[in-house]
Amino acid sequence: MSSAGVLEVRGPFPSEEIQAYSDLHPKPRNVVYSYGTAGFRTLGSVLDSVLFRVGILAALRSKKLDGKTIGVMITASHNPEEDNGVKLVDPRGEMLEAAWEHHATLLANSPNEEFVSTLYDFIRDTRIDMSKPSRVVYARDTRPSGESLVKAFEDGLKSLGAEGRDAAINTKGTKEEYGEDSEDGYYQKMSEAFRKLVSGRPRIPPLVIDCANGVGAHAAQKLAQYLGETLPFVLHNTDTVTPGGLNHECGADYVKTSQRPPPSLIGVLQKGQRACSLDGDADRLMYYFIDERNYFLMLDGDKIATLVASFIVDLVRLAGLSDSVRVGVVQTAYANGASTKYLSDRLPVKCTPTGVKHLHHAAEQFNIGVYFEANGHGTPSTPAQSTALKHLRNLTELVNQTVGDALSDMLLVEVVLAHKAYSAAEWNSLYTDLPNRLVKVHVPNRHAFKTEDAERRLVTPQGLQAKIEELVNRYESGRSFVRPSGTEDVVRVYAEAGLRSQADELAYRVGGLVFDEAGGDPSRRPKEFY
Ligand code: 16G
Ligand code: MG
Repeated sequence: MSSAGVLEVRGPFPSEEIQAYSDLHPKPRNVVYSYGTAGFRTLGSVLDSVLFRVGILAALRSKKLDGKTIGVMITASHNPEEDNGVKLVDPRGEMLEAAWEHHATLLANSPNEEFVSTLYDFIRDTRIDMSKPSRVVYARDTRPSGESLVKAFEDGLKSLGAEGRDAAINTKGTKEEYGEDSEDGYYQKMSEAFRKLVSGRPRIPPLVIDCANGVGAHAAQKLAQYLGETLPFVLHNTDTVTPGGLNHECGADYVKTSQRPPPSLIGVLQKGQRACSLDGDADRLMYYFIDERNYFLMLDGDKIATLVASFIVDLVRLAGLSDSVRVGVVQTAYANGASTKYLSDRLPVKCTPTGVKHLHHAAEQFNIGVYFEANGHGTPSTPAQSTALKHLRNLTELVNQTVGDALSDMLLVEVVLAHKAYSAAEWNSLYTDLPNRLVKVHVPNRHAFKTEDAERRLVTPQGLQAKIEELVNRYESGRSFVRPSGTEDVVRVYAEAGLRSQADELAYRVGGLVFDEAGGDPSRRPKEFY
């Protein structure tokens, strides 16, 4: 009990309603949930109780913040279609406050018979005033499990009598269609800013967009109507109804991890033509093109950060603001070493642990902070004081400064390319990526892996870091690090080196070390791939 001695929940606690609804959404006994890097994420078929409880939690978070609107997104991003997930978004569009991640995990795991009393204690101890209003806006991606999970979530809201607003695609075109006007307003605002930013520039050739058969397809189709000929789109992988299509052999994660274009675009892409891939919930962006020699070249989050940061630096300099406006870049350990070198020679660069929330926070330490993960998550954050400058003002209209929106990032890239009159090949030549490889290692307990120095070094298992370093030192321009995933039950190994074969070999060897150290199942030992 807290020292202030609050013994009871303030305001009404509808325990019977909560119990009745909770009985409709029992927690499976053998599943343990955890609120990870991007919320709860696992098989869609075991998430019903979690969604119900997240409905309650979102309503409570809103009450705690005096009725400010909380966002909830039901998605598993780039994961396969059978997965699903849910994450909460705080009122300014930032990730849920870390302390509440812990509350979310606690509530999700409370056994059915204890749920109502656990909830009561939580509300009392967190001093939530139940008489406060609560507002929650929610949406989902196109996964088949989404529809029933939304119902479970809505039951959570109803059990507290909270107000929810469905901004999801499942109301589109129906009588309950809601929030259309504000969504249109968003496209309007972005496309107007885009038009102003590229006015007077040469006509922009068509851009191929791989929509990952996900929700980005709907958004891109709408945005195309607003942009018209200013930026013509050629949309691919827009099928959101055929089962199994989502993120399957397409999308930003496929491209980044397999380092090749979606098979559906082979034969479509012309030499030099700009193409990009979104992921299932359209917050990642990966650009690429086929060069004159028919090689596939990727313009990943690091290349995007470089392009955008150099543009912003130019604008700030032209406006005579270099002395007062500090521009910086934030990356993670996954950033290609060549990008870090290129950027560090020109700007302050900071490295944070993986996950948008860490990067976003670090970016706010600069006046203008550009952050992109290599995997394509990111955005620039531009401050109010830079509105003195017309372009910077239009930029703030264009970019989404809170949570990732791959389409606004894409428009930003197109603006910079138009201003610099860069082709994809010229953009690519800013620096040459070091060959790199990412390997997943299946281990019995990934939580045994703890890191420090923005995930660049392992603290435990003891002694492993020294062995990794010993290996890395044998490779020219070698670099490798190991971290537990926050979204999958695996440990990830990243390696880069001066030559493709060396990067592959180093990744395989470090993967083997990790595997042997962790005592994994021999049938799942990483296979040689070089
Ligand atoms: C999530 C994160 C992303 C991060 C990725 C790492 C958000 C919105 N997304 O997708 O930033 O790069 O997880 O996944 O926070 P991992 O921990 O499995 O490597
Ligand atoms: Mg995503």
